[in-house]
Amino acid sequence: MPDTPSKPSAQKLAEQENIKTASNFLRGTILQSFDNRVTASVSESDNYLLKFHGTYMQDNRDIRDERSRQRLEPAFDFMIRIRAAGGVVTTQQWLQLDALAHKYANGEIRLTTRQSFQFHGVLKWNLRQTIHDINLTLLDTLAACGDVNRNVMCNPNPYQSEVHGEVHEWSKRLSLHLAPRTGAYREIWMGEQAIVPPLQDEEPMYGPTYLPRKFKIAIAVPPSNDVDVLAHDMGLIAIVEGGRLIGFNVSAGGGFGMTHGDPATFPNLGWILGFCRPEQILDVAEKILTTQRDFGDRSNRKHARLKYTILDRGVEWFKNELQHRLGWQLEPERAFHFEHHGDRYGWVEGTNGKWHLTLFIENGRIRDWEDYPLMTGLRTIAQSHDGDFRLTANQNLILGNISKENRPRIEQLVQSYKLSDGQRVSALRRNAMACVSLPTCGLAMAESERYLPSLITKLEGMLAEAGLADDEIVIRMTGCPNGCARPYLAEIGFVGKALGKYNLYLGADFTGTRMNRLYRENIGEEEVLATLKPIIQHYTRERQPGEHFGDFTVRKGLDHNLASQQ
Ligand code: SRM
Ligand code: SF4
Repeated sequence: MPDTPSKPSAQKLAEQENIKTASNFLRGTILQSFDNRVTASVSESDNYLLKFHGTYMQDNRDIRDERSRQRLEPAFDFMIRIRAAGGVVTTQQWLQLDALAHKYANGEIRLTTRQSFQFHGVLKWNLRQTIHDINLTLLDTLAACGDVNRNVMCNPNPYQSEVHGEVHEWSKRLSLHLAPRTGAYREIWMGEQAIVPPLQDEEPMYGPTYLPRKFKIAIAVPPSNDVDVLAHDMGLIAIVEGGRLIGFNVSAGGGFGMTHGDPATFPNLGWILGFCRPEQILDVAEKILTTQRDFGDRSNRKHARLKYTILDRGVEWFKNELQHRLGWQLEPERAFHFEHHGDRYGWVEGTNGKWHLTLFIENGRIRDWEDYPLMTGLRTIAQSHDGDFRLTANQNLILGNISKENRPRIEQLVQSYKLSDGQRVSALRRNAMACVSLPTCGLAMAESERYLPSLITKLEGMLAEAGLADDEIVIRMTGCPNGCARPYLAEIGFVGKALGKYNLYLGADFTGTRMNRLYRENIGEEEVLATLKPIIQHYTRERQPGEHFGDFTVRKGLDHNLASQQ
């Protein structure tokens, strides 16, 4: 974080603001764009509006040059993101999503770092039908992207205790409370026309121009910080006393997007503002969101997240503004303690006597691999599973609420499809995350999801040689600095700079409460391995009992290394 906060830029509104204003509550000319059969694309402004409806236009970057050589337009298609607060779906919904992925998308499902599902490769001609059918499953895509509150994340193991169940209910209520109200969504995707033509809609919380930028909320239940709660615009940390949820510490101003070479942009962890009772959180969330609506920078999208709004004016200003809007004051923050931020794998019995199994899904990609029919395995499980499916915030999957009677059957299916409960893979791999990146992400500068597994294989060898094969080290990679796999909270973080080149970050802690720092810039695989090898060996020799890798690199001053070389 820079010492002096960056100043808002010129006051001319960003183009996106004009698009929102003219859109008639997110309608724009989306329907006309769909009717245009000459191109598989939509106009730029409609593409921007479509984000609020949970879909983005992309093109397959692997074949972009070839298409251009052939003088063809890029291979346009759409990514669809499905919103499910806290990431919980029924077995029926799982089966329906699986069927839709095969019918309209590329036959794969991608679990995201925010407990959502993504489809890739949906053609414009099929987009309406796909989102329509998603709605028929009683899930939706509204506000999965766009300048609104996104999917509300929540510790995904609600039945581990009564508290988790309660917290999950709050995530659903928050999600509903902060959802956009526009009728455009049902008109476009469900073909529903209002009785009177909708010249104006009610958008009581957002107003016609919504927020200056995306807004994200996550709820953590200590000792697990699996949602990386401080990385979000608003974070809620459950405070439990005597087994009862008594309230939440509230944080604000987390966010990770930055641009290489632009020091006015940076990742930031939220500030803890105080404590509130459970029944107060809808009010608190609404007032934080509307403060950002009114004060966020609408002229510069690189400076528009809540973190900059707060930094420009100060945390005290923000607290006062919030208090003024609430008409009451948050109580002082309560003590809490996080122990880890990755997922805990394997079987766990819930307080309701049901069983939960957390499975390792490498980078959240669900498909049938040549020697690993993961998607078929999960489909078969869904057909005989009497519980639910829950997505974790680390791209993994929980088979939740399995009855005692059904557990042997599920266990047998897990075995026969060789699904991993995290034990078949190294400790490094089960603590890894990579963002989607190439070939679908239009912002990618380097490979991520397709590359990290092979880099991990090389690092596994190195760790085994050093006697660290079972050490839990959090490693994350993104294909650009936007931070979609939250790399700034990894003990070893890679951020793409160019094809084959990464910035290497070291020094985050194991609980997701301290960010790492830049250690080496713009290095390729050879240099990555050559850089990490001596550090890993050093760690084996000089670590203190129980000391995590990230803490070790900080104790040895390695997180300052790049700065001291310059
Ligand atoms: Fe992200 C944009 C994928 C979580 C920060 N993110 C994108 C887009 C939509 C690219 C685009 O704008 O054209 C990516 C689509 C890739 C594709 O082909 O599917 C994309 N983001 C993802 C997912 C799928 C990564 C994953 O591997 O799972 C995650 C979907 C989450 C969800 O279900 O809602 C995802 N993105 C995140 C996170 C992590 C989080 O929220 O916990 C972050 C960092 C936290 C934050 O928001 O600050 C994140 N994504 C961004 C940003 C930077 C925002 C900023 O403030 O600068 C962008 C770019 C933008 O918004 O302009 C972005
Ligand atoms: Fe794309 Fe960058 Fe996000 Fe990766 S971090 S999915 S490359 S925007």
